[in-house]
Amino acid sequence: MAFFTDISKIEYEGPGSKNPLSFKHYNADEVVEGKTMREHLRFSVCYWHTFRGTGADPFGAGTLQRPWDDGTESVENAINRVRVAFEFIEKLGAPFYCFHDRDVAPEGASLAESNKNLDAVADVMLEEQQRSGVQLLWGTANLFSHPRFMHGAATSCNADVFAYAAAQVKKAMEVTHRLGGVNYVFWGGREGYMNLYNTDMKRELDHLAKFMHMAVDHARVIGFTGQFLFEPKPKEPTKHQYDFDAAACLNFLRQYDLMDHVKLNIETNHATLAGHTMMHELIYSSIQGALGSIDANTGDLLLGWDTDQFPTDIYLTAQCMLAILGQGGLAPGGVNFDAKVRRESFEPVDLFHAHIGGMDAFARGLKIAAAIRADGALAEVVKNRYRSYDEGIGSRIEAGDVSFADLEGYILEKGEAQPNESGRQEMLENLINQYV
Ligand code: XLS
Ligand code: NI
Ligand code: NI
Repeated sequence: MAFFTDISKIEYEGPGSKNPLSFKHYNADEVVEGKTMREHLRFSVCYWHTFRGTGADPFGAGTLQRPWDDGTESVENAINRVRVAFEFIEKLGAPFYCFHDRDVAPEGASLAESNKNLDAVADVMLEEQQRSGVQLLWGTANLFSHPRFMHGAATSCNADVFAYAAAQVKKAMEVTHRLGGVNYVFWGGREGYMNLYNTDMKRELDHLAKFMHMAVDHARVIGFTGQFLFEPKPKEPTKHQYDFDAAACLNFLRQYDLMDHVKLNIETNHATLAGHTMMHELIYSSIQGALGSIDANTGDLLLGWDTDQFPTDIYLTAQCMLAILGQGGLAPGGVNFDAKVRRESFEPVDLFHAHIGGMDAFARGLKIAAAIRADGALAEVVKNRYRSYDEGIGSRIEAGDVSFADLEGYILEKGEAQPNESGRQEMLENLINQYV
């Protein structure tokens, strides 16, 4: 049975189209820098916001109309929702989706019952994947909604909660593996603290590392070869999340010898909450070989929380794609819309508008970034800016064959270090505007 009967498959109609239910820029088969847009962008629909979001906020109840949902926490309702979700993803033409265990199937009265519910729903997810060709980008476990996780999961002060979380992740990994998932994500949930007076930070971080090593070990046991991803977020729900930003995550992964197993899933709104731009977080991870995937959304800079809006800003998407093309792509990662429609956008069709806008914004970003790269002027300025390291004293510094004493001698003889290059910021901003 179809639910979106009045909406047909979303097609590329080009920039001139006036049809809001069409792509103006995302043309899946169009080749850019030697790959199709589908291959570059690897779009993914997220199950939690798009199929479990209600529009509730701290001041009011849900507003979103989801006529297919009977409002119960039954397995039957969950299965029905899977059918609707796949119809949506297929009509949209997104190649991937991702989920948390508790988004797709109801939590039972015991772990055994929760696992049974998840298996029953996963059977239908697999069937729908095979029918539609939609694939799983990543799975993850919800280790933050249930009251047992009030102090966190792997960083809880309660060892039984650690054990519960481990059991839950074990199952979520197995289901992800069964569904052919190509990544598995850890987002800290409540892995952080509200107050340092009651917190043993060293012990909590040690426990989180133990937890992630156990996940790596379990992947080996079950033959899961997908990429593990750690998702930075500075705050919310805790005052301070341990996965604060890319730098904190990478320091943690290095300290605990996890760099070979885990990359980062960078989310725009989390970057800005941490006081960074998305481009900063992407480049910072990328230069360390750790940029694995992105949660594509945007925040509202006038609001200080994670508003998870759909991305429509072309500068933002062009910057993302400059960083992504710069490292030769994201695969096996992708561009996951960890984003939700506003509670005022309460009709089902708004889900289409939101995703179409995000996909078109990224397609434009891709084309703009590719044009900037083809032009070469930006790269040339950067290369030229550092040319003093390409020869003479600079190349000796980079090669590591001079000491402080050598450099002192060099400058005593030379006299002054003259500025060699204008930053050209305004010229470069103008250059980017030529392509946007
Ligand atoms: C929440 C996170 C979450 C992760 C998956 O802020 O973005 O949605 O992506 O657990
Ligand atoms: Ni996210
Ligand atoms: Ni977010």
